[in-house]
Amino acid sequence: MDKINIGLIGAGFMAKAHSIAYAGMPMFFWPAPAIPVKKKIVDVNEQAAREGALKFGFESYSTDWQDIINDPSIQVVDICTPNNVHAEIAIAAAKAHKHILCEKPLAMTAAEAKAMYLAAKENSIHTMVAFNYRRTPAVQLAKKYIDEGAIGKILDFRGTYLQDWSADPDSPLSWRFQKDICGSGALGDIGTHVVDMLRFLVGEFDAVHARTATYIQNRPVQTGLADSLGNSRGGAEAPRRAVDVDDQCCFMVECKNGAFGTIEATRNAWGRNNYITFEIHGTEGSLYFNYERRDELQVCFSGDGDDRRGFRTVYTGPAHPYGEGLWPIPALGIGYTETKIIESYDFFKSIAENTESSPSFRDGYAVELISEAILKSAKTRDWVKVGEIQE
Ligand code: SOE
Repeated sequence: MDKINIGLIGAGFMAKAHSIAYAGMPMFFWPAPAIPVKKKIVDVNEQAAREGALKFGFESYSTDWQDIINDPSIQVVDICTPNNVHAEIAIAAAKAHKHILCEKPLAMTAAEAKAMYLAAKENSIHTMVAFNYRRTPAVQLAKKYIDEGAIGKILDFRGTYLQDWSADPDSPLSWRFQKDICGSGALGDIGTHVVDMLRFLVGEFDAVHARTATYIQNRPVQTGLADSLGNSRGGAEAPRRAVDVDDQCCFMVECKNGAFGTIEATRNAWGRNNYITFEIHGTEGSLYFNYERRDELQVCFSGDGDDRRGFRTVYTGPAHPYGEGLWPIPALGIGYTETKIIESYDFFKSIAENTESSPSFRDGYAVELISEAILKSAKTRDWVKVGEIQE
């Protein structure tokens, strides 16, 4: 079993999730495809880098991401930075022939995503975009049922990603509200997760009709580097700056296979926390998922007797996708960490076995083309066709 050395860039919330995943992956999935070794962590803030090495268990740290690119012992680059530096780091890593795991959204624009995809392709590396929610066992079970034809031909669907951490006008202006750092707001940050999930389950998006809005026009500037995700308040006296991205986006989707659906995303929906849901209706049944009850998949099949018709709950466990590695009894509890552990397992497996990773940079690029069409449609108030991947 090979050891694979990792260099991780960005020492915040995502670095924590990915580091736990590297440690936990062989504990769940044994024999592991490879043993991840936490070699070096980088953050522009020296204290964050130093403390990150200690608490996340990296052998060394640096404040310069080039130290990871230039280190020949590092085989995997893990990008957990704000979105504006994903492309520069990923293209340098690809040219250095390192495999890449990159946080979502892949890029600021479709053009950037295309450059990242092509750099990865030219250098024959494995890539993965961290759309971790599709790895929830209940979502994988939905995919299995769809592929088996259990709900027949998909007719329509609806998806949501609703949170409330930025609903308070005094929650701080972090990089997630500044276009030059994040590219887009709720759309890129959370909408792309549900786009990835529904593209995975239903099929390729063909055209979109969207509406976006920015309800809170300015926010108190965040103090300190770490993104507090609304957990601190700037206070009335803190200087305020304009928000130049969407707070909310809502769009209709036409898929290439004829399925039709709606998706909405906002971080301002009081009372909603990580409310990622989908409901999919087919000619032979329906599926419903809510991440806040992520052990469960609700199913209704047309073959159920008339006197039994209705949604029933399947609790995921050993009989379901990834069940052989996870917990031995259904409903012991799948968490955010487990989705990241499965992500790490699939990524290292694709490297070890030299197979296609998914979702790869190609998928991340496809999602950016969808985001581009959504933002265009929100301006023109018309249907916009999603651009084609350029190989
Ligand atoms: C903030 O909305 C956020 O941290 C997202 O950036 C993550 O992708 C999501 O999984 C949790 O919420």
